[in-house]
Amino acid sequence: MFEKPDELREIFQKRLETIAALSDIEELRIEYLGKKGYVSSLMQELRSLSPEDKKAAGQRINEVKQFIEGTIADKLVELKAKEEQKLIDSAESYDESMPFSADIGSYHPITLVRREVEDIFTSMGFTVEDYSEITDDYNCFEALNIPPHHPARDMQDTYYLSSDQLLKTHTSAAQNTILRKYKDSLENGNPIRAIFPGRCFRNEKIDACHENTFFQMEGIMVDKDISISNLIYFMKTMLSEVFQKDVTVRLRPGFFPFVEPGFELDIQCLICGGEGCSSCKDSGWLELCPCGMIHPNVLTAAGIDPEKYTGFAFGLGMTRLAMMRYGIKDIRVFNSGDLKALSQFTDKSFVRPE
Ligand code: FA5
Repeated sequence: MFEKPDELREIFQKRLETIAALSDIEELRIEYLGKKGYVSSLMQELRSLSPEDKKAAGQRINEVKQFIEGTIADKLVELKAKEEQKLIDSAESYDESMPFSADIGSYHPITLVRREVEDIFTSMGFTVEDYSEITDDYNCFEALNIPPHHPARDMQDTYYLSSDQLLKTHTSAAQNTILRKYKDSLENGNPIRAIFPGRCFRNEKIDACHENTFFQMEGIMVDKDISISNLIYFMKTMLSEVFQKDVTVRLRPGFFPFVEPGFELDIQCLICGGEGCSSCKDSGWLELCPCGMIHPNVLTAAGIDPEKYTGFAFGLGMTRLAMMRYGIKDIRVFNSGDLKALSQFTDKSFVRPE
């Protein structure tokens, strides 16, 4: 009798006991259910069995597979609930007797657009990653092929802390960490597909389309044979889903030391329809999403072999996307705390500008 499915079930149950955080679940799923996971290697062993044993063994492997899938789904729900409870417990106490009104409060437009973009990318198999606002020179610049004294640093002056740390100037600062997180899983045949939204800080001259504190969303995909066509496909899908209509975009060469080749993806200004206005600095176009093929040095810095793998990266300007999505003419509205301006986007009577 082929005992291995039962053994796998036992090993899995023991391994499950070591899972304490939501962030460990994906690793567990890949380990057991991924292309090169335990379940698929058991399936391969079926080949060596006699035709009579094969059927029964195959059935038992499927049962174990279903058991693992179900258990992982349950664990996900359990850990989500635990983490939510932890958040509630750590929150300041509040007055439970306070009258509740559904009219009080609304989501910030950045939150709304972030959730929309996250939904689009998760439906295409991307994970959503978290990364801190404080980082260091290595992650923000050096790991991205921007050595000290490189002129590209002049564009991204930021706020430095006395601890030799700094406030991140772009979400690309998380690339090295995320690539390292998934590099072993990549070797096991699972492409890296991740987005990481975050707040960025720059010493910036503020105007209608520049803030010193703004949001970006980084995206990366790494696998064998990833090309610019994959990049263009994902960009087009994201924009058509967000705007639910055709928007005019243009792709032009752009220089970023961490991609080669690099592009600037601009969107035709939806405030003026391309005529030119203060929101687009009278150009009719808004720089929205620089992107490109990840530079081999960046892959190497994360321990990934650039001869074997290629990938794309993009850095979506989420605050600007929200401007276009909701027809907000001036970027300063987002950080203004002006409830009259900010609360209208969850108002049911709000109509998206044509
Ligand atoms: C970057 O930050 C690169 N890290 C993007 C990138 C990622 C390139 C991956 C290639 C591959 P840039 O400085 O152009 O590039 O900023 C990206 C986007 O963020 C801009 O197109 C814009 O939409 C937004 N952005 C940049 N600076 C500001 C600002 N001061 N205020 C508001 N939005 C900004």
